[in-house]
Amino acid sequence: MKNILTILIFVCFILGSVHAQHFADREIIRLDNNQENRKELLGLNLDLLMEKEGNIYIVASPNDLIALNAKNILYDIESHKFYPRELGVFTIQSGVNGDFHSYPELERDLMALADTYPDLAQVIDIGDSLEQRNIYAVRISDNVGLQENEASVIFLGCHHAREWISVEVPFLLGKYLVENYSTDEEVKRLVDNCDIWIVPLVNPDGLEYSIHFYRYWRKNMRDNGDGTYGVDLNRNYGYKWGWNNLGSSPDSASEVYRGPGPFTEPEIQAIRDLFAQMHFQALVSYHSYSQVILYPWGYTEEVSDKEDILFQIGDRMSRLMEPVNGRYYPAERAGAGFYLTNGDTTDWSFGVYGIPSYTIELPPDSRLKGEFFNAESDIHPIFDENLPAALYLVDWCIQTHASQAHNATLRGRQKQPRLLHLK
Ligand code: 0X9
Ligand code: ZN
Repeated sequence: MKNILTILIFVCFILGSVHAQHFADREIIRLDNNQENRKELLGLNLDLLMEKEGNIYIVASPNDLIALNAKNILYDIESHKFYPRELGVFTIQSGVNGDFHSYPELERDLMALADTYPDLAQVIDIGDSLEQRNIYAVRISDNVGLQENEASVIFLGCHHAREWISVEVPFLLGKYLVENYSTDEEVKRLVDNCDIWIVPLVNPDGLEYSIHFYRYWRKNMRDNGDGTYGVDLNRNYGYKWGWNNLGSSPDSASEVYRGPGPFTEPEIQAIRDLFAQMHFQALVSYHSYSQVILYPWGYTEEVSDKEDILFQIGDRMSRLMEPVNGRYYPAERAGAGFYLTNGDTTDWSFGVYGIPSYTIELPPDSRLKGEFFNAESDIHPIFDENLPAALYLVDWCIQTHASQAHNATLRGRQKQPRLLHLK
């Protein structure tokens, strides 16, 4: 028995170090934030960390470094400055990743929520990840087991493994709604009139890898078959996938690898298939970091034909958030910023379903230290400031649904309720 245990430990150790060798080869590099560098970087599809004080920081793979060297772009390797403990903002008190959720901890807490509030919350397994973890949605509504003709909205978290705070905000939103339903009339009104879907962890395999092996892991855990791992789940959606090769990479080693085709990843298929069964009216996908509210398009610098309403809703959310803790999240068109992205969630939900869709990049902003490492003590303040924006969006869906239902009645053709056949 003891021998078997020793062998098992040895095998785990070997597997662990092989994995670590694959992924711990990334370096954080610093470049001057000048016109020339920005132009050169555009075509390279790199994993940009932040712009700060005249510098650009990038998580670079060995291939990225080769590409930079080939272009004679000068950079400094500064990985040593970035490890969390040196930043002084990151403390882990308990559990494998402290107050942040691991996959099993989230599973436990979601089940507990549904057990405690069976009339309001249902946990639904909407698909499996590559490593066979469940992708959970928690559905919150009055008569939650019934499919009613009511408004509907979706909140997503953690497409990117290292963005731990992006699990917490949607999870706490679900918790807040059910816990305050019976005492807060406004919460009751929202929950009574809207079918609220929350998928706090789109990338469970990546999150576990980030917790146990390599904190900076971003992608899912796809074995690309060529010695590289991972597809960037926020480049794998099917709208303008790979567009112009600007904003995602065909290189499997890249941090923004878009996969071999659109919707190749089971995690993203689960979201696509859920959308096919529901009529969501708005979407928020939480990410981190940089403290900004982004809306489509991301694949192009062009303005969409719904720019006004997208900005209005985004700006309203921003104004509701700022007074809570004084943190300002500007509402911006994604493609107008520093870099383009294609195959992301919000371009797809907006491009295919025409619904207001937002990437909320949670704090810190790029002026503060900390990047993906939010202090545990900041989880609740970050949730608190995001709450009024989320509630506003739920209300927007309710108002929009009511006016659409009213118009449909006027036209004399009301929609039949649909049946759900989820896994
Ligand atoms: O690059 C992404 O997928 C998102 N940023 S993150 O740092 N969380 O990885 C941003 C997606 C939004 N689109 C654009 N900025 N164009
Ligand atoms: Zn992200």
